[in-house]
Amino acid sequence: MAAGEKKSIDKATLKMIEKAAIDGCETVFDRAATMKPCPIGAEGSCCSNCGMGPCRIPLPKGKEQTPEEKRKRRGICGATAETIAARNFIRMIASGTAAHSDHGRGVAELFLATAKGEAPGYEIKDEQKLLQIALDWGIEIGDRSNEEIAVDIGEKALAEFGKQEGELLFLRRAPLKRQELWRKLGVAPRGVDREVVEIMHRTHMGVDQDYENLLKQGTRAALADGWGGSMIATELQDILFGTPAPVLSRVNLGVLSEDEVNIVIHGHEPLLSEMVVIAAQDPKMIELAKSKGAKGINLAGICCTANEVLMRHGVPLAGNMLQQELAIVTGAVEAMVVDVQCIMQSLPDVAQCYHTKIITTSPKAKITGATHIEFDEHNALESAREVVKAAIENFPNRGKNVNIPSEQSYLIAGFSHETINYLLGGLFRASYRPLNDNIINGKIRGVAGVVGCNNPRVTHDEIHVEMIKELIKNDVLVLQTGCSAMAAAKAGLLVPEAAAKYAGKGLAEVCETVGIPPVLHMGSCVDNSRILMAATAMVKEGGLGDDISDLPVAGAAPEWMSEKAISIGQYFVASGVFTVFGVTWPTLGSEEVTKCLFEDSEETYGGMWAFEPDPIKAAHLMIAHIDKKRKALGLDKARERVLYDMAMRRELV
Ligand code: XCC
Ligand code: SF4
Repeated sequence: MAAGEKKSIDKATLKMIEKAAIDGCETVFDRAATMKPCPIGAEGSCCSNCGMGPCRIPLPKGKEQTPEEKRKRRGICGATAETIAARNFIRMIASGTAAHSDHGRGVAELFLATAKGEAPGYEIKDEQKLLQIALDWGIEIGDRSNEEIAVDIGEKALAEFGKQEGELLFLRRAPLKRQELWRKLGVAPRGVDREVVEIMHRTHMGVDQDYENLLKQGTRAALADGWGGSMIATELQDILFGTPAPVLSRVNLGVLSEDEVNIVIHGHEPLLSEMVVIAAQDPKMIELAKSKGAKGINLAGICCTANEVLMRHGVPLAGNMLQQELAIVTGAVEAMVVDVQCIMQSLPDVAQCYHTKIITTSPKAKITGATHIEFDEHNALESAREVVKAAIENFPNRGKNVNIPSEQSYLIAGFSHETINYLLGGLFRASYRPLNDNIINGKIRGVAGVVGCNNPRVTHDEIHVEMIKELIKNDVLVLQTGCSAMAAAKAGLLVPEAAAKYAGKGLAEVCETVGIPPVLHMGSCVDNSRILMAATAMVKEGGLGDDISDLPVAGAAPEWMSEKAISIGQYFVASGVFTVFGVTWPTLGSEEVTKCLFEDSEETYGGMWAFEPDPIKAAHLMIAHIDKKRKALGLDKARERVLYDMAMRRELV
């Protein structure tokens, strides 16, 4: 973003950026203005994989490379621009897969401990899902207790990470044609950890130096994320904490309270925060808060931990990734409790300007200057109480410079794949039939997943919101996760009323009939696995082809920044989905690698990447892809009929 350009479209964010400046407190927005991205690193042309380098081989700008120049674009070890770009790209996938999957592993460990009765406070909440997974994984049900079944599931789930041979169990959930394709191409993942390790091995100096072969391993690891680590995280969390159902809540910094103890939970893993929700409702804790002069305890979330507790408990969202420091800048946060991922190291510095306590809880994620209260899953409620108590005791230290912006919006969240099923088909004949029918009759043109992060290189939230408005205006139903969902929620797109206001006629009609918003919040980033399941359900329902790549669907992460987003994008592409990213694209330093991802992928997987920073243009790339798929399915005629039905014709004259 050039200097002087708008930092955010969100008023609360702008107000707090201003307050931070007055309070003499530096934020990510200041740092982004002074730190220019390295142009060579940005295009994937810098390698630091060994001590002979780092080697920087920028793509000559504004002219064709001569064959001689091309030959000379090599690292000291001889690695070509293609090898370097592909290695960098799949190392991003390795990191993203590792992050989602280590989260999944943590859930599996807690799940097993719960099943064995070693994690007091946790229980099996969704029996139906427990039994479903037992069926999926060939685990005996008979007259065994839920706990006995859960021990088997927990052990099988944990074994998925270290499995050396065979295939990940959840791959069998994919459409048959897709599974066969993965097998044929040799990208069906074995154990999650194995695929990540193999990327690290193959990208070491002097190993795999064929960019196509490197990208193939990237795909295998990404699939191990989406259909492995992430899906395990989502499914086992649902069993432990409940499968989300529609819930009304609020979003933005205005959810912080003037006269209560504000505790902000931030990160990704809901294991501890589930208990914080319980501890914060404990009458003893509320009493303690009152004794310190507060009216009560107010819980709010940032990033995907927020999405998790929003989906299951309706805990309000304080904001998305770029608002984490700004929540502290309000001066009203007693404690920010963090677990893992997307947590800025600057938080303790920002907190120094105020009274906020930054509490780290994971042995995997400590921050210098923060207080560490380690989460003990065998004594989780005690850990949670300790955290809540630390916040309460900090309330009297609240300073004078408190200013909570008034902005907050309502939203409805909790659209798990199962909920969509129920809402559309009814409890007794839950199905995706009505969705498929409305796609076939053209009222709904297609479905788009709009997900991912914030990135201060672009105007905060703007790219998400503009893209989503354009999509729903064109009758594309939008599914969301992550920080993107919060951007749309702040803009008022996650309420049923948004259908009449922003959606095209066909989509609005369907939304009004079913009573859903035109933009559905499906959860955190590991919950992108819910979108995979929804897409698979659409295929299995029939009438829209026999693979995900036949569906009129598309995906986007218009403000991405995380390596996790690259992994997510790659598993969507390899599952057959056209996926467009904004902001920047990390392989532009190699035309061959970029072409392989943007064009050849379509041939191989039926899905491909695109890069388009302009949200309206990107939305139209998605719509064009959706229309292409409609045409291939023979549905283009149906849509024309709907566009000019009698009622509309009358309106036209
Ligand atoms: Fe992080 Fe999940 Fe990205 Fe938001 S969307 S910035 S990854 S919190 Ni996942
Ligand atoms: Fe340079 Fe090769 Fe070492 Fe990378 S691996 S830093 S390209 S010498």
